[in-house]
Amino acid sequence: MRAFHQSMIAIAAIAVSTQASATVVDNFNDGSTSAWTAQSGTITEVGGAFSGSNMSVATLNGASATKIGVNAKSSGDSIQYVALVMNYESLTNNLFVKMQDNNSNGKFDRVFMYSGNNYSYSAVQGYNYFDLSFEIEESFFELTDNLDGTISVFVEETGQTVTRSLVSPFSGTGIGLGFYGGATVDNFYTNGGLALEPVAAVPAPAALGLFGLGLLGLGARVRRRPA
Ligand SMILES: [Ca+2]
Ligand SMILES: [Ca+2]
Repeated sequence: MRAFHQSMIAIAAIAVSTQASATVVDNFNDGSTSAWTAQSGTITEVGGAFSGSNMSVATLNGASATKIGVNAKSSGDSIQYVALVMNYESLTNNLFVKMQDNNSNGKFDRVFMYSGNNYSYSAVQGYNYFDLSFEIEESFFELTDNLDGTISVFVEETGQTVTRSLVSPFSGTGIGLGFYGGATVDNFYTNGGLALEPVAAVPAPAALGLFGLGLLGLGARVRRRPA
């Protein structure tokens, strides 16, 4: 019985460490952009969402992470994108992955993997873009640095996960967002655990709390759960 208990604890610990990999750190609901720094262009927080002027880039003050994501939404039918910015050192030195409405019909259709501020095409080996399997007006959009020389992009609405190798590693650690056109984002997620404007009910922090309080309690909790 003791051995069984110990094995359940180990399984529970693994499950928590993967499930709690991303939490909302900014829901853009307080009308202020003070947690962010506009590195290029201007940024706005309106109606509970975040956006910026064309070619704008904003970084989250004092934050770093190896996984970031947002709920990205298109608006209007001119060319537009939302970019996830990671390993930010400067406007010319960062990983810049954008989901774009490339044919100006009001729906995202392609993801590009660049560096800089929508600048260099040579951040990843081989193709620097992939087409979405179908066009979408909005989706959770996520970028992960796998810390092995590869990055992964996840688009929830189309169910696509694409992994590519970086040409060279980036030196910076900053994280941020980029904008063009009318696209907006909401609920910025990271695995960095820095909560600025947390939403009321997010399951991941509770799981993290249990993890921190002790694995014995967690193991017991898992075992009592009905099948
Ligand atoms: Ca919001
Ligand atoms: Ca489109």
